Amino acid sequence: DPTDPTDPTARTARTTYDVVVVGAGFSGLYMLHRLRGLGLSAVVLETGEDVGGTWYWNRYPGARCDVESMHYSYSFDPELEQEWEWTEKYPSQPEIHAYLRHVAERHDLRRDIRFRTTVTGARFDEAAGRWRVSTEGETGGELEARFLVTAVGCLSTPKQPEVPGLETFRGEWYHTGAWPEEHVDFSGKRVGVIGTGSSGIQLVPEVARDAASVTVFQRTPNFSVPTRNGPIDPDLVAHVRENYPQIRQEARRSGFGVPLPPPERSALEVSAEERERYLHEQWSKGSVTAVLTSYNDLLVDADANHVAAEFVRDRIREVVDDPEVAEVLCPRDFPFGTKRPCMDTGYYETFNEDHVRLVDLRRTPLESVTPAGVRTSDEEHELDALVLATGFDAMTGALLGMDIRGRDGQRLADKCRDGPTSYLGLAMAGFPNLFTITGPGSPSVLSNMAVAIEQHVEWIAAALEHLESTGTALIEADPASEAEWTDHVRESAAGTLHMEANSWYLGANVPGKPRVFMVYVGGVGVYQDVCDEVAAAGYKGFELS
Ligand code: FAD
Ligand code: N01
Repeated sequence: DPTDPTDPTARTARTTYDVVVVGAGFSGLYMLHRLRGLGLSAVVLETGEDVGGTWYWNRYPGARCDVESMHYSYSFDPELEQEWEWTEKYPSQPEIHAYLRHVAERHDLRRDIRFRTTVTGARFDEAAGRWRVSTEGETGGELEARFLVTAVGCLSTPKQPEVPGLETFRGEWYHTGAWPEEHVDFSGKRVGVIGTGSSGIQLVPEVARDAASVTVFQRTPNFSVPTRNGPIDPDLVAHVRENYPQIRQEARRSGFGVPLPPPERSALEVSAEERERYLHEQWSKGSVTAVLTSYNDLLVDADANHVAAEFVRDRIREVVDDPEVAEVLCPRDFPFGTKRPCMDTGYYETFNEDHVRLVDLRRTPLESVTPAGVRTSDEEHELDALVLATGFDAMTGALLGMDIRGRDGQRLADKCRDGPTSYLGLAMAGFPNLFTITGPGSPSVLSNMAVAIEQHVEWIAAALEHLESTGTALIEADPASEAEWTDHVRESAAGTLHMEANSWYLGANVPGKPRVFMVYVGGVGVYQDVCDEVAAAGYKGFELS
């Protein structure tokens, strides 16, 4: 019986649901839980073999969150908040993965998740008012649902470097975003690492521990703040647990989704000595958000930004022994904070070790991967293993990786040809009953994503509840509201220094991708108010029928 949850074959035999959710990471797990609470039938489809999303795929050595564990967690389960024991200030990938697995067990989520199942496309059947979802994998075939919710992640489609010859390499190669489950042993090996974003910067010191040599191929140096990570402070745990509701509320009202007071002063209104003193104080907290929120104009005023950028460069120069290497590691071609700043444990220190070498690809460009290693314009670097820390087709990679078709067979990929358009980052005109968790046009990656995700899931759940209670079959963003929001998202970014960096926020890391700022910079608190007002006004800007 396909509707009997106790029947073991039912899970895979059933094809009709109220809601199909794509993705079993932080977003998909909570969405499923809320849908059950509404009494809706739901299934989650997931390519991977386990829950966790980001924290399932990114198992590279050193993978870690840069939001403190007590804040990078669900708030919907107050008992879990009290019970779960985080061991470190910043949690490692295995710990977050264990946490998400625990949530799945605790709320009995697995029985409605189909793993090893990839959604290849979805078509809105206008006559039936239903989504027809095509899948590949273990439980392949077509499913149908009234609603489709994408929980596919902003950083879930790994990007390969645009370098020929990878297939000829005789050694082993790995992408940080699709790291093998089994332990990768680098001991005694000559390892190359391409990419110096957050992933590369976390991985390099770990690999350098075991490898015979590490060659870091750097195209663009990045700003990185030391985490000062360590065992979690028991007093902090006690304090946060006692005050969780209030602390969560502060995070939700904030700009970046962490409970830090908003900065009130400009970097330019204080003396140079005072600035230096205060930046040191913020730096010593081991938090990139603390540094970014030292002053209120770091992301909008080039002079203010320059002060902070120079401060970070001085820290790099302080750590790295060889002044030439230090200068190559100093970022100069984009303002501080306009590419996501990194957080590291011993990254710059690693370059003081004899077996670690920095190759400046700006001076000697990467030409190809060869059977023996990596060829740059002046040398062939012989390697036994190669790590690609080359990032992701962010924000739209996974969404447009599915062939989604709305009214009149319109392809989502065509609609987004000049950059994604969306109403609130939640819905798209012409695509009824489709919701996108942390979709383009929402604050998502510019915040603690645990906060961004919970807010989206709760908003979607409330919308579905409204539709159910009013007997409404369809909800669809109207084109004018979508256009207005999309303009607002782009105009908000245009007033910031973000436009000056070739960042993945702008799609600049993927050749041919339209250069459009895809994230809402207004902050999670402001954004939540907008979403709440829309709902309170009877889903203003949506057509309900
Ligand atoms: P994901 O965790 O990306 O999960 C999406 C899931 O959807 C994946 O499992 C994927 O397999 C599945 N999927 C995608 N397409 C399909 C399809 N077509 N069919 C079936 N399944 C599909 N955020 C922070 O706030 N702080 C941090 O410190 C932080 N660190 C990060 C570190 C790394 C290495 C990375 C990559 C991201 C980090 N992020 C961080 C962002 C992180 O992605 C989010 O915090 C969060 O985990 C996203 O959860 P999600 O469920 O929305 O998406
Ligand atoms: O990816 P990235 P990432 N030749 O895109 C280089 C989150 N995250 O996986 O800048 C040579 O930042 C590329 O060079 P350039 C976080 O949101 C968080 O590191 O294009 N180099 C760059 O150096 C983060 O921002 C955490 O010139 C090539 C690197 O590869 C996001 O995920 C940890 C190249 C890619 O950097 C993505 O981070 C990890 C080529 N052809 C990830 N192609 C934490 O919170 C690319 N590069 C701690």
